[in-house]
Amino acid sequence: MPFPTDFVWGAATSSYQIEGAAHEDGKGPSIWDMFCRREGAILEGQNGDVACDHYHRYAEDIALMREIDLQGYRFSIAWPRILPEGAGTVNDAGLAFYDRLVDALLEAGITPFATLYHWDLPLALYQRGGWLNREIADWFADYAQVVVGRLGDRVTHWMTLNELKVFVGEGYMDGSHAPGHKLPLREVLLAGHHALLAHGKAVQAIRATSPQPCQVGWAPTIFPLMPAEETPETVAMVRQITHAVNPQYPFWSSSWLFDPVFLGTYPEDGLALFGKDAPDIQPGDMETIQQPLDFSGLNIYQGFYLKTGAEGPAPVKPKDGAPLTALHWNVTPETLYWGPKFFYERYQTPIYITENGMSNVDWVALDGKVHDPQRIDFTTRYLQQLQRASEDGVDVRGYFHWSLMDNFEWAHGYRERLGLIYVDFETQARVLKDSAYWYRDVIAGNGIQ
Ligand code: IFM
Repeated sequence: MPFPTDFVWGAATSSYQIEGAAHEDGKGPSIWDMFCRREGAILEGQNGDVACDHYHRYAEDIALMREIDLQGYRFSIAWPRILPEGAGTVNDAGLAFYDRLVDALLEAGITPFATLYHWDLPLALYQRGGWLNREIADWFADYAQVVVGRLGDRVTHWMTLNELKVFVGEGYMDGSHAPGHKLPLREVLLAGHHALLAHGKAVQAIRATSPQPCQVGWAPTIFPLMPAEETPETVAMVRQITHAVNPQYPFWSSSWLFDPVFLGTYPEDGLALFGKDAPDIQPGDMETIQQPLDFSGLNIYQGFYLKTGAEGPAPVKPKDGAPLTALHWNVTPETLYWGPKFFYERYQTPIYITENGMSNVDWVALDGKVHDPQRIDFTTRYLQQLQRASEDGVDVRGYFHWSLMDNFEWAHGYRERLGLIYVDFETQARVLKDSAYWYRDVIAGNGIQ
């Protein structure tokens, strides 16, 4: 049996990327509402004002989920819909939307997996310093308490932050995501530390507020390194580099963020490397950050091979013409083997693959269907590797395809299609792609047969 019988087959989305209704029912503005107005920030000046209009069409979307027998649905909650100013006054209409969504999911027999933060920070909090202000840890915990207080009688699977590395790295270091800053390393690391504190305090708030036993995790992304040849020496070398802080890409090194969460310390090599740029750690910080988690999400799309060269480890350059997605990301199925495996070896925490998928050049064919054989082939290859990890003893509990539906792909706007469901952004018509029907068979067979 490649996967356990209670393995969860799902798909994922996020609030800003699909909901639309950006200024409705009392929702406050987020940093993405602001960033999308910045000239040149987003392809063709697009934005998420309407997106997939899921806020109004969630029932239709859940009917489509049901058609492909989805078992779990990972969505995020828009913080500024709940607290328009980020803190203080609660917007009941915002909570009521998620009430309706959760009720409809449960009615359809689909387990909700809720993420509290998928990048749409309330603008008002950004104006108070955002992730650079240490107070954000308390703002986030208070928000978590409000959400769990309302939905915790029905939602039992919670994630705090989606892809800390990306929203801090791209938002505060390279400026390609909201809020669009290019700050020195010291401030980037500080924002990261505050995000880790926010995660820890939110975990405490979720557990303290939930009226029933619940499962709590987070959803980081990793770019796994893989051995070009599976010799013990190369595997050991790749393992060692995977868990080291890389001086070339310091903030992107997983151990810098994972060690605090799972082991309660920043890694020594990172502290030595960063020196005076390392964040000020106040007494109790590391205990707050290291909250026991029931699972870790892992968002995995692509990775890189390393070989043992004459002068030490060497990256393997992909061959010209090697498979690429429409976003020109490498197709590297073995990331779903080595990523979970190396993670599990070090942190011994159950895993859900909370995102995996590809952008593809999809359109509605003359027969009215959307034929996306590349996505089927891509996902087959990746799932075969995840099965291998599971068979090797890695505790993998679920897989969420990114994405349920085509949506607003951040700075790339609507050009990149990553969904199982095709969305016509002019008419808002939806079409289940071939891959969606194929996924239904995968779900029925609990894996690739
Ligand atoms: O669309 C994003 C998602 O919001 C976060 N993870 C990667 C996806 C594809 O780029």
